[in-house]
Amino acid sequence: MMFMDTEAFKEAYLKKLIEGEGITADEATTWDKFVALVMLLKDKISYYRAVNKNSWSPGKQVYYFSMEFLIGKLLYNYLVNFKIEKIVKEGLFELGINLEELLEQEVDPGLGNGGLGRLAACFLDSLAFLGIDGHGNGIRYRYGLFEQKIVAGNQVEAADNWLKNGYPWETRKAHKAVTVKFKGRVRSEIQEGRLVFIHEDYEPVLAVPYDVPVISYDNPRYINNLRLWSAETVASELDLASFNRGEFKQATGFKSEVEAISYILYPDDSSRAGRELRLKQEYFFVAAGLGTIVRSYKKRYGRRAFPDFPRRVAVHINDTHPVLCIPELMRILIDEEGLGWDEAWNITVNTMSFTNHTVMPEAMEKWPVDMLKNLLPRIFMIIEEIDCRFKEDLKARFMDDEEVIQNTHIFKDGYVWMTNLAIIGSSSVNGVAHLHTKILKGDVFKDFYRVFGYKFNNKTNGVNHRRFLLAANPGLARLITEAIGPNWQEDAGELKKLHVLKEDPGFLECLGKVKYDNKCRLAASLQKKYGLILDPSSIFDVQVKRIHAYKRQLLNVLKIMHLYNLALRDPESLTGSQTFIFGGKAAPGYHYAKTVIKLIHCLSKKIAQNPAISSKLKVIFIENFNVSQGELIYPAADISEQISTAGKEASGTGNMKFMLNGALTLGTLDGANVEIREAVGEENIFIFGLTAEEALTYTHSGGYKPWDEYHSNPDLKICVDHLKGSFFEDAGEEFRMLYDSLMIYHDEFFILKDFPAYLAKYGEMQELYGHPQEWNKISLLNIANSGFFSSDRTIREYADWIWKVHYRTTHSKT
Ligand code: DL6
Repeated sequence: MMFMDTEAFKEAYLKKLIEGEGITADEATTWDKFVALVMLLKDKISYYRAVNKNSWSPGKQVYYFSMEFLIGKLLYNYLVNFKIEKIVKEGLFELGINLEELLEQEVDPGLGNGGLGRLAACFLDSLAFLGIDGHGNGIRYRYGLFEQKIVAGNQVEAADNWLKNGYPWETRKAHKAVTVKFKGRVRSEIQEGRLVFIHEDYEPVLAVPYDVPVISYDNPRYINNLRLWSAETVASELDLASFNRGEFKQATGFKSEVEAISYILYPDDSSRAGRELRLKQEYFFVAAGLGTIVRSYKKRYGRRAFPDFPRRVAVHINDTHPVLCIPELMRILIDEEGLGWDEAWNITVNTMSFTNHTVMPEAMEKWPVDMLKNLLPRIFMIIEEIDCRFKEDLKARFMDDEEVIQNTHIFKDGYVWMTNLAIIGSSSVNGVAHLHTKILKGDVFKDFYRVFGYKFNNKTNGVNHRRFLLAANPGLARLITEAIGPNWQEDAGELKKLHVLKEDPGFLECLGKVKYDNKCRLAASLQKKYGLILDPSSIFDVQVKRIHAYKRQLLNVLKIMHLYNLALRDPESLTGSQTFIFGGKAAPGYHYAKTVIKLIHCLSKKIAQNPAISSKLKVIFIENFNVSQGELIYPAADISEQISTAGKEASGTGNMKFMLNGALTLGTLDGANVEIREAVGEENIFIFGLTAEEALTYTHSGGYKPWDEYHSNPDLKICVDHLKGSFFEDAGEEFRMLYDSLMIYHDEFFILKDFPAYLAKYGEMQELYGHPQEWNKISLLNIANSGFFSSDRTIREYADWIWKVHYRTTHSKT
């Protein structure tokens, strides 16, 4: 136990306030009190790190390279992980301090766009929990993902200045800074009979690491690290010289140019602006991270141990953003360590593994040849050689198959294709749900699958059930623990034990009560923050995720319009009270998505103007959806909307968070929904719409005819016409582009095609909601079968099959 009792905690805390922050409890602001608590935990973490350093010998090291880590707030989760939340809460209370107020002080770092970044954070938690020596490597963005504000129904982006008060969880490690080299030229010469490459006239950038601890649940022995790199100038003399000459602009301009590298997280997870800065970011954190890994490897094992590198180190490439790891490790091994190409290649391929997270063609990264060549001249040479050698191998094997040869080149049409580099240079390529992996093998990467079939595998995503259930939903966690004991917290598979309660009316009633309380908690929070009024006795139908055409928020909106139209015709048609909750950010340059946000607001307003209907039908949009908002929303949802066009969503992880919290899924057979259906049984999930095969068949045969749907379904026609008519009085032609996307541009995402089936399934759910015991039973079965979707299971699979690393299987603390 970290603190013997409340007294011990109070004593340590007050000491920390005075000695650490130089302030007494009376003088301290809420921020000071929050910082003191974080610092106290950090001291304890350092202590555990030091005393455990020699007590367990680390096995293979896993490094998870990702441009995004959406870690969420840490304080409460770490109190839970250390099992001290009760002592701390009581101790603070006795000191007249409210823990809740301190928790509110913490920022939620927006260092990611959505699913990919949050997955990376869940993986870090599970790595620590499983006792794997596994660390994150990313970028410390000065500004995180923009803060979304809604002004007159429009999304407005504000800078997320998350570091303005400092971030007490991080520790700057200036002495571990490394130099990263950009631009310049490469000269080769023979030295001692060996061809060597010398990089000259480059622009140096200093990469300074900031470390954030990642701690295991209920086992202080396992403490890992998330290392985030910040860009700074190397040559302060350069600034000084300019300053001394009075050239202040030039001096500060140089500094800003360098610092810009870690300035901002690109706010688009699908279509990347082909900007040099983005490429700089990618090389920056790759070079800094790998340089450090190789240096510490040499220190530990000596430079002659390179052949063993893949046995002791695994580097994971999270989507293509860190793919420069491949040529960079080659560069280090060849240019700095003097290894030959073949040996270096063997080590590199066996060290690297790669996850693909999308099938959207616009998200496949490619860089103009000239840009890459100019920015990273030596890396460019290495990529050229990788491509050249790969082509030769390929010709020998697929001589007659021009298609395979053409589709697998790294260099094509004046671009360097990063996915191709990732597949060629890794030992493992995985998708993130069964359906997604099937599509990768059979369609998106079908030519690569012919060449490297053995590399392809599936690792279905998972979420940290301790963050999203144990910590986020204390009412449900308590109920579960009372029913089946606490072991589910360490082994999510234990949730299966809840099955025996599926016919227990008392338990089901308690489950319903917990959901109701969570709805009240969400309603209170939204009222306090935004003045929104929600009716907790209404059904909460929730769609929170990035706004994107393929995620089909528009389909949901058409459904609500239809319900409204029905109610206008016959107010009695509204049987129960319904609350539709949306949340999510649109990429700033994505006009379609921003228009959908505006549409949701206009619909919300329109309905609110009709009191007879608005008492039963409500639409709300929650501003600035992020991890912390999610933690309040998932536990409060009745319906989880997972309605992407089948074949488009790689996996989804929100679907898992909702399921874990007992929401019922209304979804398509897309991504991990397919596996959720397998886990829970088809009678306990509400599936509708085209399958991925059907959608693909339509697409390959030139699409379908939305006009047929439109003309054959008068209810649908009215809703679609609302997008261009006078239904929204002040909107003018604002929603015309949505109408056009459906009717003129062939409804690429099959919204009209799936509309009738969607509406019918929603109707079934609404009807079922009127039977609380039946509803709660299905809710219970969802929770009971959600164990598979814990990221502990996912990480065990990565450890067994990709990284080949041991993990703890029992959870004893000795
Ligand atoms: O794998 C995590 C997450 C999936 O659950 C989502 O289905 C998928 O859309 C998301 N992909 C991205 C794409 N990023 N890139 N490139 O965020 O990954």
